[in-house]
Amino acid sequence: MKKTILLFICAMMLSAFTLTSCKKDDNKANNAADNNEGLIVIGFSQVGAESDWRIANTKSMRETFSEENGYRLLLKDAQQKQENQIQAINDFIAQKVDYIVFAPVTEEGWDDALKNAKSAGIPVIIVDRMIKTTDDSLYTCWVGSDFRNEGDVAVEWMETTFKDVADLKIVHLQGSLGSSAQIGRTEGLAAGVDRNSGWDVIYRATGDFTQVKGKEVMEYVLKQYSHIDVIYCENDNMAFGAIEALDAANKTYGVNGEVAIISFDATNAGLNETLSGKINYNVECNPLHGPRVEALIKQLENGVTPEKLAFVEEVAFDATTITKADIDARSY
Ligand code: GYE
Repeated sequence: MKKTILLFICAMMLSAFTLTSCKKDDNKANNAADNNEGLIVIGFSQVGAESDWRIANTKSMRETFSEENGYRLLLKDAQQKQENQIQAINDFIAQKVDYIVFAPVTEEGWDDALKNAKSAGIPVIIVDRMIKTTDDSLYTCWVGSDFRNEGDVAVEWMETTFKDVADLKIVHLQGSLGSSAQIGRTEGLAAGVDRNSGWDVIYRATGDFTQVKGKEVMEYVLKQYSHIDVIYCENDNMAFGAIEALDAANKTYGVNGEVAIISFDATNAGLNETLSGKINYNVECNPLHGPRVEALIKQLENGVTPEKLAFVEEVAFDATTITKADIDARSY
């Protein structure tokens, strides 16, 4: 008899515990949906804060998806780690956000997380870099840059500028390996090397799109090689790091120097270095994706199917022709 009562009490306690814990989970899951006060809830998984470009991009997203504009933005910084992004996507699904927006750190490995979003019926908008998948139905649409074209534009400048140089020694500072920005810009250079028999990539390494690593790689390179014609830096921050290393080694660079510097992004700081002649050529990569993503969301809200892929128009800046007005006309 005593045993039965004890068992009964245990069963009651267990069910009470299960009920409260379920309730908690439900509350958590419904959080984003419940407290939105009519706002559209966006879960945005950002790559990190590795560069000036990224910071301008985050600012654009925050400014666009503000409460005044009718949104609640849940922003998660993945610190350049894919596992953090996968976790963020799954968390957004559990929170029942209205849209998932994400800037993929690498191209491969997203299918499982995106399948979860698809089963939950949450549209996924990819921004900036792209993914590789065999199932295009796993995302609604993408907006970003044509990174291969950016590489081609830089290479065309090299072909014109160095047409009389028989043996061109190139140092190649790559972005985060496996990211679309790295892949496209690297492919552009690789095609240039194939076309120009005198071009020689004497050293190639990743600087992970950061100033610190760009500097580290360049310090090493300058100890190993005395003759360098061009440094092909896949973003501005790595170029800033390379410049620090060149300064420390008393090596001249830029328009009037021994080593030419090519960079990508054309951020405010990058263009100032271009105007001052330190960076010879800077290919734009536009980070102002907030309004572009919002336009896609507005289409979806109105039942319109957006274009699957949207490429941003971009230009490039030559140190010999850029003006202060070019820089002032831009907000990043
Ligand atoms: O060029 C770099 C950033 O994906 C376009 O990522 C982006 C790149 C950008 O860290 O600075």
